[in-house]
Amino acid sequence: NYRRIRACRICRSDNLVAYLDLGKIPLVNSLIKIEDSQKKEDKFPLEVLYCKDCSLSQLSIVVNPKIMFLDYVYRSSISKTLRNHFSGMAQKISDIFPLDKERLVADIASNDGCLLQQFKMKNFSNLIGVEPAKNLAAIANTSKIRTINSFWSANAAKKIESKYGKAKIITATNVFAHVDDLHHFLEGVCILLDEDGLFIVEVPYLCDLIEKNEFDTIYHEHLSYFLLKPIKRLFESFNLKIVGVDKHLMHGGTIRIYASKSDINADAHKSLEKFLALERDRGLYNIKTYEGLSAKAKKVKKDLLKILGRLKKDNKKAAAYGASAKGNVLLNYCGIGKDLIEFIIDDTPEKQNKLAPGSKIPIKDAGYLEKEKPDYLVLLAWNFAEELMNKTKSHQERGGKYIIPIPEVRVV
Ligand code: JHZ
Repeated sequence: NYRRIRACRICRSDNLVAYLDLGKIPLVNSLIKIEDSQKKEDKFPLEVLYCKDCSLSQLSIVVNPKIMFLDYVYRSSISKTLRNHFSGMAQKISDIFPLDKERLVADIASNDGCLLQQFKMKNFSNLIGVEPAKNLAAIANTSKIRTINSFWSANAAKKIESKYGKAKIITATNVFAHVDDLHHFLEGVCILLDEDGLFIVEVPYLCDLIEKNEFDTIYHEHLSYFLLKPIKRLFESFNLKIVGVDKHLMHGGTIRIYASKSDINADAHKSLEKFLALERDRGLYNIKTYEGLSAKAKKVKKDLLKILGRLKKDNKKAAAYGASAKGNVLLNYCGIGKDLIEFIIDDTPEKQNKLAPGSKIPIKDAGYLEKEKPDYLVLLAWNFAEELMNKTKSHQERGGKYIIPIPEVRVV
């Protein structure tokens, strides 16, 4: 079900060195049905390599994507913060292209149609999503967001082009890191993208991962951890010009890259140069910079186990909010089970009444929180700490506290 990589997926170099080993863990979105709780789970090595030639960080293995993405429990629409972020993105594109609202907008890995809904609300009328998960494509189609159920590929791009014509806008948010063959992915983008079109990619930024100790965002779905330097190199090999880059707080730090077949904005080089200079200054083109991550991860593990152990001794009840992918990395890496965290609340219907992979902690809806009234809530989706705290006011009113595990364990 998986293969080891032999060469960098961007520059093809074999000059790869390992800098982090998080052990063997199960697939973080493979939630367990209650009736399968005794079944043995597959676990896969989780190790990160650094390419000494182009600076791309990448996992040492690639798990078969069909196992991970044909049926998917993550729903983009669940978080208000993410919906607002996508609304801002659609607004920005609307400001750039106010007169092109009838031209095709294609969203790659469109999930439940969350981003395209925002384009629709800004009066873009010609939308198409491409989504490999059958369950999510069905949800999007039901809510009238036209969605093809397929992985993105050159073939998918050709089919869309022949039926609907070239795209003015192609978006790919939180999917680029999930793709093994990025060259093939971009081949498809170049087939569908019009000469005056814009290709917009959002990826979690490795600079933030390193600086804010976001090691729990490393898991088998995320094959690559991006800096702009390797992305620039990749895009250039397809004659895609980076015409803008901006930074967002989403998912612990995200960069949005705007690329085009034509050089439409001379000023844009400034934003690219600024990011490249920052990467250089922070030492991100040097393997030494990455070597401290392992010790920081171990410290989180030690501190979290200490706090949870103490709470248990004191007969305090600890639960968690957000059965996120990253939360499941953290629980598995720390070896936390339901003896330390009794349950996890998540608002995603697809996740509720299942068990978290590895830890086998039960996942419940928000009503359960009111019933069980835990003393502490570990925010496993720390990236949405504010939103989660806002919706758990009754927990605060009861004197309940929060544990935020990243970048370092804090009780608030
Ligand atoms: P969240 C996902 O990772 C998956 P995850 C994916 N692989 C990816 O690339 C990254 O995002 C970037 C729940 N929640 O978004 C929903 C509530 O229940 O941090 C989610 O299960 N109520 C595509 O899974 C989880 O928390 C709420 O009000 O680590 C958040 O997961 C909110 C705000 C969240 O990403």
